[in-house]
Amino acid sequence: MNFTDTILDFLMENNIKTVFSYPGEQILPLYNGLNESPIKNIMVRHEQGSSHMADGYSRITNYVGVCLATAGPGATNLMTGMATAYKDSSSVIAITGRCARKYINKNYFQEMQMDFLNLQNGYFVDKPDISYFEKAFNETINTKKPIHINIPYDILLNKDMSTISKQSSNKEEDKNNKNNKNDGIYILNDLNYNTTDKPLLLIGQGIYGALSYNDILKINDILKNSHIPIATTYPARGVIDENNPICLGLVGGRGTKKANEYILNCDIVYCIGASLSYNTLPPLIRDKILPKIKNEPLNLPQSEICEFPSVNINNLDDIKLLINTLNQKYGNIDINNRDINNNIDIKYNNIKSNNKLYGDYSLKINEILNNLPDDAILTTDAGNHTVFVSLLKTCGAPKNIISSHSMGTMGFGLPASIGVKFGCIDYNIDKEVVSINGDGGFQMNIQELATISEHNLKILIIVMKNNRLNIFGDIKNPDFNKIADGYNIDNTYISDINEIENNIKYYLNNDKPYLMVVECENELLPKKSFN
Ligand SMILES: Cc1ncc(C[n+]2csc(CCOP(=O)(O)OP(=O)(O)O)c2C)c(N)n1
Ligand SMILES: [Mg+2]
Repeated sequence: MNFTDTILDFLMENNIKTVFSYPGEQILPLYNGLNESPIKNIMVRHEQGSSHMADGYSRITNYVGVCLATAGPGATNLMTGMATAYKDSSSVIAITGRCARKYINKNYFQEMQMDFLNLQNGYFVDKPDISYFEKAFNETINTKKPIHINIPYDILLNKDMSTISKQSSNKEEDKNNKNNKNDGIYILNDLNYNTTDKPLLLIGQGIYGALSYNDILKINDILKNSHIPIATTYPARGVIDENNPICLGLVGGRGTKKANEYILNCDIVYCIGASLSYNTLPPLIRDKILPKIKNEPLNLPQSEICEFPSVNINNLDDIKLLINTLNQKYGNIDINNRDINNNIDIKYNNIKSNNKLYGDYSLKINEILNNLPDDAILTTDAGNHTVFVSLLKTCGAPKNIISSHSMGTMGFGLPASIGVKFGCIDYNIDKEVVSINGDGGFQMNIQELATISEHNLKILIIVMKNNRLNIFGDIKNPDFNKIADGYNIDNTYISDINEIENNIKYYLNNDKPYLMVVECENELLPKKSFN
């Protein structure tokens, strides 16, 4: 038994079923140990892929995603994924190796400082003490931010476990468990409200709190009884079915007309678990909205920069209590008198309100969405397709769209879909996983097609081929179909919109990955709200 075994035991005790990793000298004992353990050790083809996979895994399961890499170049390759997880508040643990302690700061092979991965926090494991892992796990769960753990080679192999005091680590656990299970939500009875007020409930992904995916699906049943109209941030889309008239849809620059009009005209905004980023409150309306925001129901800090979405929700009863209390305060007012303009179609609003016909690109995206199951989990990358998917999709379920919202990372979508797929497998989430990409971003982590192929992951991989990096210029593309052939992934090339339906049916009826290259014309995006 050495420290590597202790780490493996810890991961298993903490229900880690899958790790996304790439080997190297300084992390090899742990990497090899993983391969011999019951944990699935998924070898990626580039460490960036592993960090996006861990992120995708965390987003769908609402639990911790773990990635692992060696020192130096392995660690630097994790950086974009860690930053993406940080910006979107995703629970990721990155474990990296390091040379033996006696070589640190001695210009040893691959040796360099590794603090750059400590975006939220990081631990340098200077003794074989598992409490570093306990702290890191509690922190990533409580803050929903990625945490880095850096372990020197000699510590991994350390057989002297005398420094680990089980008693002290138990105490730590108790303490952290208490922190985890906080008091839940509470409502201030002296809320300064007026029954003539026009309230809005603005919901962000913090509402997912510590809930399992299955419980997250049930939030809709509670929210649909709300007497107060609901708008959401992008990561919370689908937490209430967007087909429900009480849901005004997404707020912000790419938000719906309905939600944006309402947030401007309402008197008070009850904010649940939204970080109030500039995506949600763009500069032009920010100062008009901020004074209306009330965080009291969840006792959130009210500040200009609210970095941490609330994770105060421990179970569905917490959300029920919140809705019931707000309903009691506002319940006797007919929601229809609250000026919700039901004639505004929340779908397509930007495009339609411009009276603009769809172009080839968005028509094809629309056709794809219309042929997929409504509850499919879509991952998108960064580019025009991201916006078209967002504008054209009506989210009926939470996590319908998983995207790099705050970082806008090209190269996120394909590996994220792999993490999502493994999350679905591990947690019995029976949903189709679809990765929609631009032809630029797709190439940034194209090597992960090998990971998909190796594990025969049923993912529909779509590449929107417009030979264009949106406003930034043209791109010459390789033959994506030949590349898919090389990875032994079944594939097709689609130029006619009418071929989309049958190809999606073919994918749905099979049990293997399928790559569709969809030729499309470049199309300018509709104007943003509040430009
Ligand atoms: C890693 C990274 N590099 C650069 C950018 C800037 N950028 C944003 S979108 C985009 C073009 C995306 O083109 P493509 O992937 O083909 O998608 P499309 O717009 O055609 O849908 C670029 C270069 C970025 N967001 N991320
Ligand atoms: Mg493109």
